[in-house]
Amino acid sequence: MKVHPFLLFITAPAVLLTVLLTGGCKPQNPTTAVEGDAAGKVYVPPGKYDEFYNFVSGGFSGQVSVYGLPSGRLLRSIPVFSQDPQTGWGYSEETKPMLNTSHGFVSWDDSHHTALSTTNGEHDGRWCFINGNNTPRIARIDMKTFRTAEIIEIPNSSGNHSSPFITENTEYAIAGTRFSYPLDNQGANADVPINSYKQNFKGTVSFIGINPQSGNMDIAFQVLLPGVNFDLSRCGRGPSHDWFFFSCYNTEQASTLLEVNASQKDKDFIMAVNWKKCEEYAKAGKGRKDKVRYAHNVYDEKTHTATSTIKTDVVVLDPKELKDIVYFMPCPKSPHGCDVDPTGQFIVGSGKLAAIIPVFSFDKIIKAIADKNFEAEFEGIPVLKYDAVLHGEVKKPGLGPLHTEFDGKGFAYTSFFVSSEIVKWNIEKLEVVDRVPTYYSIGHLCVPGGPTRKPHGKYVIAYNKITKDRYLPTGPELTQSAQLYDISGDKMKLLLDFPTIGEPHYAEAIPASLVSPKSVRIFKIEDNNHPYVAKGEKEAKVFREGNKVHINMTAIRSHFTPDNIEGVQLGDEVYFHVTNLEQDWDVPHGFAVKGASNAEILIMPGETCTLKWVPDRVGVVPIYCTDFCSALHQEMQGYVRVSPRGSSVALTSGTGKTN
Ligand code: K7E
Ligand code: CUA
Repeated sequence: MKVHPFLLFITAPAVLLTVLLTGGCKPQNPTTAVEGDAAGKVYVPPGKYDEFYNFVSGGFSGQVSVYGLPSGRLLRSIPVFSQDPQTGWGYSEETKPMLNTSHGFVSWDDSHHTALSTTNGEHDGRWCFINGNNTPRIARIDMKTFRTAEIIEIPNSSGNHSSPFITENTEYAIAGTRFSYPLDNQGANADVPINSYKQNFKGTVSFIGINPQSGNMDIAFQVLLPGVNFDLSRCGRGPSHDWFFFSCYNTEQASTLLEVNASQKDKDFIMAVNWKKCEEYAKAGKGRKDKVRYAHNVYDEKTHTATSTIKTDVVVLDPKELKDIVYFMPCPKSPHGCDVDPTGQFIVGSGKLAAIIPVFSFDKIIKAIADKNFEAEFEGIPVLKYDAVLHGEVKKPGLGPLHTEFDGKGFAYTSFFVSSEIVKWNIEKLEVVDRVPTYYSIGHLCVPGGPTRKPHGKYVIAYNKITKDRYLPTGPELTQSAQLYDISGDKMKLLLDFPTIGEPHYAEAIPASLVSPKSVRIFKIEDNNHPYVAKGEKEAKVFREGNKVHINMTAIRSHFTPDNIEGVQLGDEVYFHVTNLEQDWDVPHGFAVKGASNAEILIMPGETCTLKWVPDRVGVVPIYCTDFCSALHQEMQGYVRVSPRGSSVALTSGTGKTN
């Protein structure tokens, strides 16, 4: 008998384990799970395009990868929080500031959730937001360039997990702290015993305002909350537009052995926050200003250069004083996903240790608030009565529910980690109508447009935690994996497995037609305002400022100008500012220097990028283009002469000159 993979990975409380060991939740034989016409449904012939882009979070890889659907072909990996030597992201002088934080340069993060911008609750194809979990940050990717355009750090936060979900018109992206802790404004008073969690640890959720034209982010306000763990969130839709919903666990307020100590209570909470009211209070000056430090990093397309600004205050709203902004609803048990259906009427809480899925009714929530139908207060915040806000429970859905997506036809699709399956159920009737195994142990899932008012439907994609026996072995780590299912009929049908980069958590899929027509093809050289641009070979030059040597250089098929540089001395810092003069689409040039300790740079048409190089020895050092750009690409090279400090060799440069 095969051991089910979850047994190797989960250490659940004993009660649950007993259920698991006796319950029969074995996936069917994988080889029988695919039907004969599956290949045709995912086959995208050579030269044809996929119907959807799938923006998949990279987990511990800190990037976002983009796949075509239904083919599962990898189209692009976008560096966000992680340095990328292939493109120079985080290594070039222009992009280093993007990874600045209040802790200094942080070149990695753990990214779990993508959020695509919406207008009126529908995809608009403008931006993709992604959270950094570890050093709390939110990044915005510009879908015109598939590049990270902005990163903002979140103060008063530790573990930015319930993030960066957005409101219907992309008014706000959300950032809820996973770990409560003594907040930043505590300063030296934060030196407290860990077991004083209940007294000293607090949480916050932050609302990051988004400029409707530029997309630029700014922290509008934070809501101060009791010390618990905030896990996931979703904005309301339609009737619930003004609200945001969050799952909370560890309402036991444990600081050690959470697998046991945070699994004590039968119910934790879903938290409802009225962000419209918060916005009013913030505007009316009802918040306090906290002294904090956080970095705000913006990449400017005109100069192809990022700047990092450290900001020092944030507005904090206290729901103990502002009584009508936050409510708790009891939710069984240690909820993870907290998902809102396309009508905005139903809120699904996925209790990891619960035997049912509770579905809350927005109308009932509003009524219970109006009637003050509270069962208690939790640290000054009203707790609504469970029965008063419940639409109903899905009975015996599966084991270990995590996340739910929607098809817009009245059905929900919930992922079950422990029983390793996707379960389709009817939202109104709360009846399970179909289930399919996943291989194995699904985390998030995605229906294209699933978190919008108008899901695009067609597929559900499973992002699995364990692949076990699905792929050729590649050493001790097997590839992470996604699976594509057809949901166009009554029954879900497995079509395809495809490997992913990093560990996929949440992902969104969007019709290519909303994105590809806007894709930037070149950067116009006239519009290039980089301070060291050379807009033609005549503008190329080399000059010295103290021990800094600047080389304003051009690249065009198939030479650099200048390509012979003399007069660099040991102890100099050399800045190669390379402008790619090409104005054809998809003709990048690369640039690399022997012995450079950072990376190469890859310069897009019309763009300027800077590689800093500190020579470590005297000699003549080759430079070359790394991107096979023409038949004479191998000729695209040059030399830099490095002389001893104090040498009399003059600073000169040229291309095609024989000395
Ligand atoms: Cu369920 Cu970090 Cu959204 Cu992963 S989280 S699975
Ligand atoms: Cu330019 Cu190869």
